[in-house]
Order: sequence, then C-alpha cells, then structure tokens
Amino acid sequence: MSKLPIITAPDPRLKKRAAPVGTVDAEVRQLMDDMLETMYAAPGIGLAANQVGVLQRVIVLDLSRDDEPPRPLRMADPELVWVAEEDAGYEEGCLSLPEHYAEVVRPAAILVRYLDETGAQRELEADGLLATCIQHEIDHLDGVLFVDHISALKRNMILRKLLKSKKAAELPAYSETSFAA
Ligand code: GNR
Ligand code: NI
Repeated sequence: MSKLPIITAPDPRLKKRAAPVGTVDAEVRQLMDDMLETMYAAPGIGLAANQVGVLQRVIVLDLSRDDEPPRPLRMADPELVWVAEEDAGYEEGCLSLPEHYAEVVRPAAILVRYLDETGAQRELEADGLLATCIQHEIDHLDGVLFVDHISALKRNMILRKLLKSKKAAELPAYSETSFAA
C-alpha cells in the first residue's frame, strides 16, 4: 500500500471526466487500496481517483465512526440508477478544497450500481450522509466539485482563497534570519 498526494483546487485534473475501468483487475484493486490508505490518513470519509490524479472511475468510502471497526467501500464505475424526489441539505467539505465548507442540496436517497473489488456488480441503497458522500464522489469522476452546486459568489470566494494560498506556498519562504538586524 502507499499513500498518494491529494490534489487541491484549482487544478485541471479536478475538472476532467474520468474514464470507466470496465473490469476490475489487480491494478484497479491496488489503486483502491492506495486510495483507502490516502483517505484514512487525510482523514476523510470518501475519495475519488481524480483527487489523486488518476482519471479512472474509482471511488472509496468509509463512514464508520472512530470507535467502530472500519467498513471500507470500494467502487468502480459507480452509477446512480435511482434518486429520491426528496432533497436533503448537508454541510459538505472536500479534501481538494481544504478548510472550506458549504451547504449543498442533493437527492436525500439513492440507488448506486457499481463493480466491487472482486469485479462483481452490486447495488447499494443509501440515504443520509452516505447518499451525500456517494453523490459527492461520483461528481468528482465527472469533474464536478461541491462548490459547483452553490452560488457563484460563494464559489468564487472559496476558489480565490485557494488560489491565493497556492500562490503563497509557491513563493520562497522568508527565513527568520531575513528579518534579523
Ligand atoms: O471527508 C469528506 N467529508 C465530507 C463531508 C460532507 C460531504 C462530503 C464529504 S467527502 C469528503 C472527502 C472528499 O473530498 N471526498 O471527495
Ligand atoms: Ni471531495
């Protein structure tokens, strides 16, 4: 297993549509395991392959609490086959938009079809935070971030701040000694 670097916005890889994997082979399984390690270390409750720079339709999730045994979910080529008419709002965060949060309204319940780590096709019904998180991850695979669901004013405010901190991190840091004497 290896932990992978997480890409933060703005970055063109977060805006690209990822390609279907078709079949789950050893390479896809390795990617799933590396993504889980990356997600647990972050820490986060979900991760999409775009966020580690891989444009393949693979997501991982784990919504177990710290005092529970882990319940990792590995999904390739996930598809929403049904969404509820009822909506729900959740305060969302994203490892690719660090330290920014906003309420996003999405269908309250879903049915997702996907390939698991053995290549078997499965379906999972979800509501609550799991439904939100699965939709957030599938959005990543389509090049969509949670800020694309909020007002342009809030979106631009968040993206401007992220760009600013990225630029600040690129500049050579002043050492303490620069200020001496
Ligand atoms: O860790 C995460 N928490 C979260 C909280 C509310 C709604 C969605 C999420 S997903 C996020 C990790 C992430 O960025 N996944 O793409
Ligand atoms: Ni995210």
